[in-house]
Amino acid sequence: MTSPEARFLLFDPVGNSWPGVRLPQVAFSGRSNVGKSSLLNALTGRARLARVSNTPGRTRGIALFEVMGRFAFADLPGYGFAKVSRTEREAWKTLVEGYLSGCRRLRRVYILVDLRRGPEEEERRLAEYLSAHAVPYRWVGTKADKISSREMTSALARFAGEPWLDAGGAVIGTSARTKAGIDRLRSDIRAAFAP
Ligand SMILES: Nc1nc2c(ncn2[C@@H]2O[C@H](COP(=O)(O)OP(=O)(O)OP(=O)(O)O)[C@@H](O)[C@H]2O)c(=O)[nH]1
Ligand SMILES: [Mg+2]
Repeated sequence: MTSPEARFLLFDPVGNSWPGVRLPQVAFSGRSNVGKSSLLNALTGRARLARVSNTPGRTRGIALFEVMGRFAFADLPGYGFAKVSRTEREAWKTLVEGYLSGCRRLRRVYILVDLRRGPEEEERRLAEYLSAHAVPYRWVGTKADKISSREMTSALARFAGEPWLDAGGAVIGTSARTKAGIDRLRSDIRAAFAP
């Protein structure tokens, strides 16, 4: 897939408009600031498609983008931001779980993990939640440009023993900055939409 044609569809802060989208979808989830929006921009080759923030915890709703007129990408709101109230956390949970468990057109979820951090409790919980709801998922490492190739080996090793759904799956290391791994991720996404 070369840079696919993409356009903004909708931003849904409460969970009442995503059900109207009839396209098959893949979603991008991960802690706040992990690089979800940047990755979407890199995948679509459009620098300002999804909003990239310098303030963690800014994206408060589900953003949907139409790709090649046939699919949709969902930019899910980030988690793990310390300074949110309990009410906000509950709202996040209701919105995200409603989408993950309720979207019949969702083909796969990419769990984004900063390669410098590796998967933590929240990521494991998300993987378990997806398994329980029979939603396929894959791990994607972000910000590969921030680490050396030697550090990359140990970063990838941190995923060993994490739960997998797809046999033969592997962490896809990416960088929105250098575009490393972007083509590989595109192929993986294309496979998710294969009939
Ligand atoms: N060096 C480097 N920085 C990146 C990369 N991807 C994202 N960033 C930076 O990380 C910060 C957060 O990126 P976003 O794409 O907004 O992250 P997000 O996961 O969408 O964040 P929220 O929407 O707040 O949950 C920004 O300052 C980006 O420029 C990358 O591959 N390399
Ligand atoms: Mg974002």
